[in-house]
Amino acid sequence: MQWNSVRPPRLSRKLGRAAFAVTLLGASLGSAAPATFAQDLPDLTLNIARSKTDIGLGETVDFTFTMSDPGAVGASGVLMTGDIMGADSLSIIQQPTGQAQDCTLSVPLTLPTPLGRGTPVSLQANHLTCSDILLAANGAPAIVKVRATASSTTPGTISASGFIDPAGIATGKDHVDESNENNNDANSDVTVKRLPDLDVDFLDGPNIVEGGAPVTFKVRVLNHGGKTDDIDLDFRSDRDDLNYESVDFVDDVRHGFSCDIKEPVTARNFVTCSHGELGDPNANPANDETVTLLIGAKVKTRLPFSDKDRSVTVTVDQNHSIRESNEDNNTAKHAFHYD
Ligand SMILES: [Ca+2]
Ligand SMILES: [Ca+2]
Ligand SMILES: [Ca+2]
Ligand SMILES: [Ca+2]
Repeated sequence: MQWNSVRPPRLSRKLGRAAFAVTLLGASLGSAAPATFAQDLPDLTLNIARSKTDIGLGETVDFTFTMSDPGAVGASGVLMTGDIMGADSLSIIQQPTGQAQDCTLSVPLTLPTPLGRGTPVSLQANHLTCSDILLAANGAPAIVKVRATASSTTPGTISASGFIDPAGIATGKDHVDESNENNNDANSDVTVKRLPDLDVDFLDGPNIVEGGAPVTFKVRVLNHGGKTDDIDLDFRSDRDDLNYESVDFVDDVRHGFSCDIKEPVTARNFVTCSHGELGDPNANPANDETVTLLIGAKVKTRLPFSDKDRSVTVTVDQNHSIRESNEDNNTAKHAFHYD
């Protein structure tokens, strides 16, 4: 705790705005020592940090309200008020330590004006109040954390705002005179979006194969969630039984996918696709949320005594570069059997 060195340690509240401490560093009148002027006021500040910049429907984000005093002296009896709008539910997950009172969430007292017929009135406890906060000059901040849960159905924005030592409703004036009255408010927004959910399945493929025969696998990629791009796809044999030769798209509708047949020197070949784009079936009536690939291959001759039961696996977003509401439906397997 660092107090102003020219005055005895004390807390400042309702100090006169022109309160300056003047100290002569010399020992006696008439000495040539220079005078030091110290502005003997606190400086309350508020910062709001968010744990994420955007979240999916139904997910949570934490807002950290940090109250500090980087001023010359400490302050007591400080009020901080905040509002968190647009969340489905809120809870305080961390209270400031060493304070006389906990912060609270309450239903705001002010109602929308004019309050006419059909005016929606939220009774959600989205108003944050921290009363009687004690802050030492350049000391530990007072920190309160609020967890907000997004709507599970509606994309939008969750907005947090706050004011430390706000202007009083009755007086129209703040309570603590500060060296800087212009750094007392803060706000932070988080976007709530519908996350994509890529899914993949086999629409068709051979059940029985024989060496030398051509085969085609029909694979559909779907998006159940929000629009997304840069979709990757990987298609490969689980054993050494197919030589991939072609990749086509049903109705030549590619949705940005571009595919390659990779021919590694030391491993069997496989198909890889990238740059796919799929829309949101909930939002876009253009039905751009699916793409169907036709993957052609030639069956290799089965080695004597090797297993007759084989399979191929397709995986979408195999590099996990797209955050989805469901990451467990991105792979499908198709089994086939040598005659
Ligand atoms: Ca301030
Ligand atoms: Ca003030
Ligand atoms: Ca998925
Ligand atoms: Ca993913």
